[in-house]
Amino acid sequence: MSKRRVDENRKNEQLEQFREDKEHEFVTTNQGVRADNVDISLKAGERGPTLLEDFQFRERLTHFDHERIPERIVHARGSGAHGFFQVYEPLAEYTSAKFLQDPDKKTPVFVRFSTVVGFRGSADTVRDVRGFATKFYTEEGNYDLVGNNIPVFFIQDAMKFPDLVHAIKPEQDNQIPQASAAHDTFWDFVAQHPENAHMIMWVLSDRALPRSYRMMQGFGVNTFRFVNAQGKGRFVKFHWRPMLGIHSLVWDETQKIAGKDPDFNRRDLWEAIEMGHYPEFEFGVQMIEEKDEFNFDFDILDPTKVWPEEDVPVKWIGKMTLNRNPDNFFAETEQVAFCPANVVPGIDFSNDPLLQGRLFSYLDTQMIRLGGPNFHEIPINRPLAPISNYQREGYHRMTINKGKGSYFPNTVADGLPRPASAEEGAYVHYTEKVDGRKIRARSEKFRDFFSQAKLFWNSMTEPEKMHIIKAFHFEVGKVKDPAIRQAVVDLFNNVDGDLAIEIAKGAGADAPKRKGGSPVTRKSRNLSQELSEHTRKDSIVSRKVAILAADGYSHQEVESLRKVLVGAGAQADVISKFRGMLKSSDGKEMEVDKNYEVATSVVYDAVYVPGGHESVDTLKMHGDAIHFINEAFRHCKPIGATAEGVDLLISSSIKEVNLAKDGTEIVSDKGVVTVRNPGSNGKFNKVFIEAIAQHRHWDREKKMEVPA
Ligand code: HDE
Repeated sequence: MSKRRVDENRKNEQLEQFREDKEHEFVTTNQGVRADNVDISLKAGERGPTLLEDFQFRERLTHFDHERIPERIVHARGSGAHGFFQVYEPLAEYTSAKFLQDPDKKTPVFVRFSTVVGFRGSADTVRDVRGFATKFYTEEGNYDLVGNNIPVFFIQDAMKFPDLVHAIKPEQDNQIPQASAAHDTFWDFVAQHPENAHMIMWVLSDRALPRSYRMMQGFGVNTFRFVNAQGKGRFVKFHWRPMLGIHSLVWDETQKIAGKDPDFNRRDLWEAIEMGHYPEFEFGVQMIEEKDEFNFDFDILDPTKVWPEEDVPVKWIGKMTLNRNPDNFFAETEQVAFCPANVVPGIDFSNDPLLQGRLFSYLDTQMIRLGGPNFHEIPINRPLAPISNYQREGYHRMTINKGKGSYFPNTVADGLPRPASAEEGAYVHYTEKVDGRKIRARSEKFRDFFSQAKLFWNSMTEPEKMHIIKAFHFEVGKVKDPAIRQAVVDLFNNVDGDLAIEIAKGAGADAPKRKGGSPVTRKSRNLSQELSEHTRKDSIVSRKVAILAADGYSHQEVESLRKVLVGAGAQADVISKFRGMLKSSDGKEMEVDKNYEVATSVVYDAVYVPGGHESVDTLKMHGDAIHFINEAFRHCKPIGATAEGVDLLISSSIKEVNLAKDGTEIVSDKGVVTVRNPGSNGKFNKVFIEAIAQHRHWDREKKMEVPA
């Protein structure tokens, strides 16, 4: 086995020691005693009471009664995957971290993606921030990068975190609403904390509705430090960018998916990995030299601010590939414990007051969630680096420490283990000079709450702005107290006067008395998901295309498209009224993958209608087929139709889009691609695939409202 493979597989090999998949012949108790029965409890007579001495029964029930552990107070709903990370080039100039030196080394990782607010059983597609937490099992110990898919945060000081979470979680009297910020207590909090204006802009943008965990960015949010072997430190912010680009769902769609397939993002991640479409993310850092700490118009320790990429470019330093699903959700995804304080030599903290609080909170929360101080011994949390110290005992201790050496210094165990020096690989904290009075205060620059909220607003495209306004209408529109709605309008008047007027219109509040707004006119390209250089629109890998057909469909047209879709890495499902086989116009057969009851446009990325008189005449009679088209159109998805298939589009509510009239001319208008005489279909397939790669066609939204 090559060295590379050993690196990549080391975590897997460690987990293997704990896996249990042998075929045992007999059921046993937890004491290894063979059980004679797992169906009927021991009773005093056939109709008599159950006996207390039935230890088999008691053990089964007791274990079952204790199957649940507390869910995470935030980020309760999540999905995990294994993989590896590889650096592109040695980074010794910036950091001594060993896993960032050797491009040949594959460091095993475990990643957990999550929503924040919902309970463990809540839907995936709610409007929310997504967690993006990565555990690197490095040779120097575990390094956790516990990030989000949005680069800023609501608050500037960890002291406020309990208030924020209480306000956004379901209200305390009735536990309503689930997994939603659209309620009075949250917006009351928002209106009274101007520092969260910037974050709110992000949360109401498309970023909060990712199409897939595989298609969103990740950010460390807080400011950290890189420290090199010479002891030189630099401020850094961490970034992930998905190789598939950044793509989102639309709001109406997310709500429908929450009912039709609440596991949408979880399923997507699982299936992509099973199919070999391994999610990949590039890892990047923004770096600021210590001498430049005060050269920005924001405080670089303020977690409500981005470092605009035009000012501080991202250096892309490596790539992570997720290539293996967990074996057991509870053992791995549920029990994995992340902590921003898990760092390795070469990575250090800054005085960002949010980060400082986080350094305390995560370890503390694991104590209650995982039942004591030994959670690092749970297989998924074990480092690959050896552990040796003087910590002993506690709940669920697995390690059997031999001998008498349980203290330091000792002579009974030759004084070992002993502290290491930096040269021997010890973690030595960065010797930052700190000098100040003990005060409860923030640095003055932290008070600029609106400049970057305006920067974000300026950077949006028109469709993105419209989505934000509509999100305000939904979120604030749900607030019952008119005073809170008004306070929100007045707060955002500090960001942009026109935005505040728009919010007021939809949310049932008065326009601001005096139109206000931040004077910032600047834009930053990569803040916009649509314009960002990190958004790729050249691939349809793992996209799902629905093919609507009935008996009499054109086999040649379907097969020609299906071949190129699958060849390009997409997935095509044939959908019809019933499952079973369809007969084509020329007597061939094709299997229906899903019926209308199971399949719905919202779980597909694109729709195609092939020709065939009889098929299209039948589809015209199917309300579900018409609805499929209308809904896909409303959600700005690519729609393709060939030959008589175009007639189904004419029968739908799609208006004001140019459709092919006759001949071989391919008409592509706002993501609707049609041709009357497809010939061999080759050219149509190409244009349709390009339309799918665009993801969504927002130019439809302007005028056209389709009922669906
Ligand atoms: Fe967390 N956060 N957080 N957070 N956070 C937790 O730790 C906390 C913050 C993030 O998949 C908890 O194990 C405080 C920012 C992720 O298991 C808890 C503050 C960012 C996850 C906690 C923050 C995050 C958590 C709950 C403000 C992005 C899920 C369960 C000072 C950089 C990790 C747990 C997983 C989880 C505390 C703010 C990301 C309570 C006090 C900013 C991705 O310890």
